[in-house]
Amino acid sequence: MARLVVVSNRVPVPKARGTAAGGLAVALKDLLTPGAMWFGWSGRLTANPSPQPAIVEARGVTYATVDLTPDAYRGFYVGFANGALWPLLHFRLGLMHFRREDYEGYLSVNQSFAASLAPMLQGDDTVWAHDYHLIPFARLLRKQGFGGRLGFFLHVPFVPPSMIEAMPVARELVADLCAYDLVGFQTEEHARDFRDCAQRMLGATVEGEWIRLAGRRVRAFADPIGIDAQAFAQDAARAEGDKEVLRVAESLSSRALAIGVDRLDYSKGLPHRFEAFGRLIEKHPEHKRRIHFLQICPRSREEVDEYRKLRTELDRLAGRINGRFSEFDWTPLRYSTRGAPRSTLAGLYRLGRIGVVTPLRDGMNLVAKEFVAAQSDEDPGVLVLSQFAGAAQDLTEALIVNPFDPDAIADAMHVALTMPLSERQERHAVLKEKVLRTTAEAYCRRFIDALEAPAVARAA
Ligand code: GDG
Repeated sequence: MARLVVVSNRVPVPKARGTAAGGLAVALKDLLTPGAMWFGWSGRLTANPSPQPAIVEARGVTYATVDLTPDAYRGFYVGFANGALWPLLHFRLGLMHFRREDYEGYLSVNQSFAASLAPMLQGDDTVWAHDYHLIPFARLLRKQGFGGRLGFFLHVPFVPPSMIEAMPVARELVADLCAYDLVGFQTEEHARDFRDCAQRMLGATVEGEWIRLAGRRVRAFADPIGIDAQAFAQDAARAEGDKEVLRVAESLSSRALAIGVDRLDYSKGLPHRFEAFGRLIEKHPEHKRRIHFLQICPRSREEVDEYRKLRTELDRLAGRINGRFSEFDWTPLRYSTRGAPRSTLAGLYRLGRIGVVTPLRDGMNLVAKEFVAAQSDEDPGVLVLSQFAGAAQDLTEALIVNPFDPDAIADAMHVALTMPLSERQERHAVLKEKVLRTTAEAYCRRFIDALEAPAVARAA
């Protein structure tokens, strides 16, 4: 079997003790067997970074990382990846700030990644690149002479041709994605949108999942990501004894807990959600004093203006809701921009009577799956889920809502709070079976099998 080389913007290098944490590390853990390599940015900014990667070996896996200059970081990461691509791919053209020099910075970081990685590669390695930071990476690595298989997975949504055309370098981006041998998406809709873009913008021919362009074939397919639901369910059950979880349980004084967990990001629909919680109390006053909403949203990407603005807006909205609805001994909304340890999070989900997952647009949304996995089978909570999260394609037994409609979210929360136990159990049993089946391991296996399939031979 070929050696696997994973490439991603950030590399979660394991600390001296323990294993790597973080979303992608958890998802890829079964693939990273001895001999594998993970390459990318160290997370460090230095004035004169060495092109030679720093190497850490842990459990037989090689972690190879390079530093970035502050300028490269600003153009590549803050400017183009998160200031232009992220909003575009989340259907927020109004928030897309395109600057040609940022795009140049994006290309040049991809170029230096390719130049640093190439000398470490063997001809028959299989390279799997992750996410929107690395769209041009395959083309640039090919230029360095790499001849092995190259796959790419996009964790965020893709957009239809009519929308991507607003991006001044859209053609280049679509063509660069076609330089991979296999491109994976979270849903069939995203894969289809990409194939449509290749057809309309590049004149490619599409046959089923295959794109034919300039004498080669690229497969664009859906490979929905999952979680290790079994392990997460066990963590959640164990976390019932966690000190912080116990303190939260006690502080509820038998009130219901509604919980939201999201990076502080404008794609997650947080202002609409806060608004919805206010509407719930207003429209259904019987829930007054009977519910607490806990929103955990660790701060992220604070170098990008839009994220700072969102934080200010949420501070204001949270203050307004609590100012308006609080009683002297009841504060309806608890809002924290601090993260929680993963095990505490699992325990808090388990306490939740409602999981509120209402992104305006999301590739998949793992919180939805984690919430389901964490529930007890005897007395499960109810998932309220946005129709625009990739997860809604499969988790159809959740209460599916339009996240742009605070009244609809409020009504779904009311339905969740008044749902008979038998219905909660029925919905939960199906959802749990689904998250147990669509695991992270199955996602990885599907991708690697597809990448190593004979049909994906280069330049076919
Ligand atoms: C991208 C795509 C896609 C959150 N707060 C804390 C914490 N988290 C963890 C959650 C979950 C992860 O972070 C977030 O994953 P999501 O899928 O919800 O969202 P993104 O970060 O936007 O991820 C998304 C995903 O990639 C995977 O392909 O599903 O659509 O946007 O695991 O639990 N973890 C800890 N403390 C926190 O406070 N420990």
